[in-house]
This record gives sequence, structure tokens and C-alpha cells, in this order.
Amino acid sequence: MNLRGGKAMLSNKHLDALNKQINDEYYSSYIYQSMVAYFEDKNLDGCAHWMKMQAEEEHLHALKIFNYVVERGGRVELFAVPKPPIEWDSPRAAFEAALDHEKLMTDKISKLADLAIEERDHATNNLMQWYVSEQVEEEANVDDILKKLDIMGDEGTGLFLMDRELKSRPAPSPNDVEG
Ligand code: OFO
Repeated sequence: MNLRGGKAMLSNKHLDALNKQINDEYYSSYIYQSMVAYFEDKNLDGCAHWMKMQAEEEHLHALKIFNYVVERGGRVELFAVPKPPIEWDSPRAAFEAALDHEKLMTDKISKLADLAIEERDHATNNLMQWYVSEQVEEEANVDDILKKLDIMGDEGTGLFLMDRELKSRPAPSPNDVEG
């Protein structure tokens, strides 16, 4: 662990991993923004709105780690964001891809929490525990949509009703990711 002026700094390994996670959160935002375009193209305004709110929330997730790295005296390094997919086989397939993506992100967060524990970095572990809880919510939200599509049907009236319901998702507030 590096020390500067008595302040415990992030290890290089930890700094690299957190910078990578900032990039992954921006990629999450990007993939959901791509789903916004997909749903807009299908005139599914509610689904597009839900994905737009999700993309904004991911942007806040990236910023939360960004701010934390700065607070710990680390140097944030931004990387190129990979091109996301632009097409899915169906609206349901897009939500399934969202769930798969969230499972992947949960795995990445778990690995970051493991690293924090391994390095006995309690502050970073504390931050990661926030993300661990957040990931439970993220997966549950998409899973809930898929289960409702199972019940109502994922085309025709079922999809129409789901689209109407998803219009009401509120905008994420920076306060939601504070603390
Ligand atoms: Fe950042 O939680 Fe989704 O990816």
C-alpha cells in the first residue's frame, strides 16, 4: 500500500481495478443508451424511457467511483468505451441482455469487494458493499420486467401494457448514489 503524507492511498492494483470499473459503468450507460435507440426505433416509448433512466443511473455509478478515487488521492484514468450492440432479436431479448449484463457487473463488483477485503482496505470495501446492494436491486428490477412479460406476454397487448408501465420510472437523483 502506498503512503503519501500519512494518508493511506489506494494500492496501484486497486487503483487500476477501480479505474477499470469506472469504464465498465460508462459502458453500462452506453449499452442502455443503445437500447434507448433500439426501443425508440420500435416506437416503444415506455421501454425507451426506462432504459434512458437506467443509462443515467449508470452514469451516476461511474461518477461515484470517480469521486471516490479522487477523494482517496488517486488519479482517475478514463479509457475508450467499447461500441455496444445496436440490435436485439426482440424487446424481450433486449431485457434478457440487460439482465445478463447486470449479472456480469455483479461479478465484477464482487471481485472488487474481494480485493478490498484482501488488501484490508475498509473504505473501499465499504464503497463496494454499496455496489453489492445496488447490484441486487439492478438484477431484481430487470428480472421483475421479464417475469411480468412471462405473465402478460412479450408481444401484442402484454408488451403494450408493459411499455405503458415502464413510462413511470422516475429519474435517478445524484442523492440516490450518495452515501
Ligand atoms: Fe452500475 O449497475 Fe448496472 O451495470
